[in-house]
Order: sequence, then C-alpha cells, then structure tokens
Amino acid sequence: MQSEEPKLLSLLRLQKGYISGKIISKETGISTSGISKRIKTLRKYGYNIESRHRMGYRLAGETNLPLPWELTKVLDTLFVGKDKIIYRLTTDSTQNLAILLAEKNPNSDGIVIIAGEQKSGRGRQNRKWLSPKGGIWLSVVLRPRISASKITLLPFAAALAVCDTIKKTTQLDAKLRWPNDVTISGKKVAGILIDISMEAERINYAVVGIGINANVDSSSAISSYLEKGIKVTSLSDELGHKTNILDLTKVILERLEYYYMELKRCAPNTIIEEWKKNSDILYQKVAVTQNNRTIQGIAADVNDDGSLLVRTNDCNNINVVASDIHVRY
Ligand code: BT5
Repeated sequence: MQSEEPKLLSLLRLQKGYISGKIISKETGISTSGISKRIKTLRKYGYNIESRHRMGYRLAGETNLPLPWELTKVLDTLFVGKDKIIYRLTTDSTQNLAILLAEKNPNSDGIVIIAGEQKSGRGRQNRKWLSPKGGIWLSVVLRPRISASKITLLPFAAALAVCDTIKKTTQLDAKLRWPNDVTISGKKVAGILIDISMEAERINYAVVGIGINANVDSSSAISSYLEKGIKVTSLSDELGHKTNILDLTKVILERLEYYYMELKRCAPNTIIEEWKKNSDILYQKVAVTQNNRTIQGIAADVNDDGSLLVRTNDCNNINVVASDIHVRY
C-alpha cells in the first residue's frame, strides 16, 4: 500500500464538501489519473467516496476496516503494531506472510499482518481454517526471550486476549475451551494458532495467529463447509448486528501485548489461573482421542504447563498435551 491513500484521505477529510481533482492533484502531487485509481482503492477499503462531474470528490463515509493508518491512530501499545502493520484485502494466510517477514527481518518485533479474507487459512496440524470476508484474520510476529517451558503458554495468553476483547467490546459471554478455542454458548467463535521457530533452546520468533468470526454469517459461510457436528458461531450472529472490526482489532492487539508481557513477567501459573477463570471446561466430560484411541473422562484441571489433567472413567489420571490430541466435549 502506497502512502498516497492516507494523504488523499486527509485532504478529503479537511474539505467539508466536494474537492476537485485539480486541487487534489496540486495539493498532493498525485496525477489526475493517479487520483481516480487511488479513489477506487479507497472505495475497495470501505470508504464511501462520492464523485460528481465537474465538482470532484467528497468523503461521505469512513471505513471500519483495520487499515494500517487507521489502526495506528488509535492503537495504544508499546511495541505490537508499532513497527509495521500490513493489511491485505485477500491473501493465502496471514500466518505464512508473517513467517516470511519474521525470517526477512530478524530484529523486528510486533509486526502485524491483517487480511480481509484468507484463501488458505490454516488451523493447528494443518487443519483448514475458513476465513471469509467480514472476519478478523491476523498474525503478530513476536520475539519472546522466554524459556521453552513458558512458550507453551503463549496460546493460552492469546486466547485470553481474544476472550477479554469479545467480552469488553460486545458484552457477549465468551468462554475459553481447552486448548485454544474461544466459544460462545459452546460454539466456536475464534481460534488461535502459534508457529514457533527455535534453535536449540532459543526461540527465534513466534507468530501468533488469531481468527475471529466477526461479521460473518456462520451458517452459510462456515458451518456448511465444516465437518458434521462442529458448532460454530460469529459475533454478528450472536449480536444480531455487525461489529466494528477496527475497534475489535485495536483491543485484541492491546490485550495480546498485555497478556504477553504478563507471561514474560509472572510465574507461569498466573496465565493459567486467569485462563481457568474464563473457561467452563473444569469437571466437564471429555473424550480424548490419542493415536486413534479414545479415552473418556472428566477434565479435572489444567496444569501449570498448559496440559489438561483428565480423570479417566477407570479412575486414572492422564496429562493430555495439546499438540497430539483431539478433545471432544
Ligand atoms: C484453530 O485451529 O482454531 C486455529 C485457527 C487460527 C486461524 C488464524 S486466522 C489468522 C492466521 N492465519 C492462518 O492461516 N491461521 C491463523 P484448530 O484448533 O486446529 O481448529 C481448526 C478446526 O476449526 C477445523 O478443523 C474446523 O473444524 C474448525 N473451523 C474451521 N474454520 C472455522 C471458523 N472460521 N470458525 C470456527 N471453526 C472453524
């Protein structure tokens, strides 16, 4: 994205009525053909720009997309989104782009990639993540100088950030489902994916991927493409109206930075304790599928390392690790 669009926008905002292409060109240095190209782009980004013969252009409505120049104005973070924010109307996966950028910029911390839709969104273990227009699909590059034992708690910190955001901005009763889902009334509304690059015991970078069904019709755009029995929802379906994606993205990034700093600063159990307060998993029946074998039991606790303590029906305790199982409730 060139820097001309924000320049053009500021000019349109300053002018109450129409402003001619000639004046815009004089003020911004953009050629007249360049102006109509950029107006087209801004319209694609959701701005309502009216044009009238001989009068020029008028900004009649703002966007609510988390575009870099809009997000930068409102974002209250120390480093997340401070260095670079990239927005793509469409991409294969923000996670893939973030990994590429993390590899290319070894000193960068807090780069944020956001997409309007993803063509090949992915979940854990390369599961498919449906990412139609209207959702929030973003990845953040972090450089955690923390022990490998603490990094396993990063998904919990990120899920907490999303849960907090939904509760704060929509008043919906969001809950956390082990290991890294956010649900409303038992239906999945958001998921977290973490990709980590490590050398020996040192973490090069972690990419936190967050997907939220914000303004999406969950029955037609998601459920109908998923495996049978998977229950999903979206914020707009729960609320009965659309949410402001820019506001949501701002709060997600702020809460993510907050919990990430907590993770670095505090004892590991602080995150887990907070996570448990927001989860309805404890004492629920679970079925754990591991190596094609299913074990039934009760979710007894979440250990400080993030593993799930399951008391099986034959009264054994097993610790279940997120990476190699599938839990059904
Ligand atoms: C997750 O995986 O829940 C992680 C999702 C992370 C998505 C973000 S979006 C930004 C970034 N870029 C990416 O490419 N990915 C990240 P997992 O726990 O494995 O759940 C995957 C399962 O959720 C699938 O097998 C489906 O059953 C279900 N699913 C797929 N799309 C969904 C959606 N939009 N909403 C709810 N459930 C979905």
